[in-house]
Amino acid sequence: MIDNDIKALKEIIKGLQKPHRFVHTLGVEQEAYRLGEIFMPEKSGKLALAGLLHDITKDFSVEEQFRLCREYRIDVDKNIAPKLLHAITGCEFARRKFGIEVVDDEIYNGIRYHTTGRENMTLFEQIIYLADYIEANRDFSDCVFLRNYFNINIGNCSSAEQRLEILRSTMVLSFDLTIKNLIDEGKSIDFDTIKARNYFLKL
Ligand code: DGI
Ligand code: FE
Ligand code: FE
Repeated sequence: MIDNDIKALKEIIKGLQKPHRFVHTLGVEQEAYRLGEIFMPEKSGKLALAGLLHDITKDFSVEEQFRLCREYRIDVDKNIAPKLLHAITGCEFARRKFGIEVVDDEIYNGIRYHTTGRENMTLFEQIIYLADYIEANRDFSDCVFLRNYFNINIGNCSSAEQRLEILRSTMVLSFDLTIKNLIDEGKSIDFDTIKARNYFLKL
């Protein structure tokens, strides 16, 4: 995408989000680019774009999210945790708004699995998921802990293999933190979240 198109896209996203969310969105754009430079530099720009799009429907009401699911003919359990809906609607909303040339399958799935993760996540999906967790504006203690864990350890790596191992252990840790919090808050854990943790444990 050319710079002017990115600028226009940013304005559209800004119009759909609350100010604090848009700040987070720009943080994920930057962090996805940074992680891209470490793991897949040929895709840094595309990762930044996926970062911009990842929470596109996050500030829509729960009613609107369910309405979009019906419009898109996506089957969702009526008891689904509301926080999971924006990943399900966001990928489809983004594709319909910007076209399949912009929101190809890689970006689509990056948005779709940015909240729960999933088994067999691609490197692209992992980067969007992690960028969302550790972007610089997040100040929740678990996010700060995970950011420091990743940044300190990645800085001590001297090979691509070591960097991938740090990414793997960071992913496990992220799911551990998320699952512990969900249990503490008495919330349900999505199967994709559990499968993702098990996948990275064994990887
Ligand atoms: O949209 P963001 O706030 O930037 O971040 P996100 O899309 O990762 O959403 C984080 C929220 O989603 C956080 O409150 C925990 C919740 N979440 C993540 N995985 C699960 C989950 N909630 C439930 N109930 N089950 C999950 O497996
Ligand atoms: Fe999100
Ligand atoms: Fe986010």
